[in-house]
Amino acid sequence: MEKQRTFVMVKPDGVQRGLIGDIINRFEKKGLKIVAMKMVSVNKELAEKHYGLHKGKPFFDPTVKYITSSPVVAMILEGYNAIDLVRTMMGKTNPIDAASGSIRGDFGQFIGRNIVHGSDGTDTAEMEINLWFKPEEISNYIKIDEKWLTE
Ligand code: IDP
Ligand code: MG
Repeated sequence: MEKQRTFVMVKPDGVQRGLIGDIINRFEKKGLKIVAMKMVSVNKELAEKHYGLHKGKPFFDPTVKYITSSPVVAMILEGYNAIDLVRTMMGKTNPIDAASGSIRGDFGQFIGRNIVHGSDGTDTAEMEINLWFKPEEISNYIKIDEKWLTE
């Protein structure tokens, strides 16, 4: 398996509830490398592009409103199977179904306030990384633990 990059965001409820550090800490401990990170006050245009695949669904407008209601922390994480690793660490979309030990399972109560976002596949990861970050905002560097994370 090649290394992957995935787009991850601490949503407004995660920021407001003081969970930025806890969430980033989990990803760091997992061995995922942070290659880009910034706080963003999301405008409607960016929100609608980000959730474009959900346009027409009943939760589209409320989700755009949610994500633009307060700043988010956006990041790109890198690692082996990073996309699926992050999805597993986040837990199912609805915190009711999210396993205990996952971010949504441990910190969330309600599907419309589910704390984190992570890309769900290679195509969406590429789209979201390009949507949220300019190439010069991404740091390509070697981290000292990398050789200990793989055979
Ligand atoms: P995901 O974030 O786990 O990939 P998606 O199905 O892609 O889940 O939905 C995107 C986001 O839209 C969810 O994380 C959540 O914030 C919101 N959302 C999805 N379904 C519902 C719903 O039924 N009610 C309210 N919000 C929803
Ligand atoms: Mg999704």
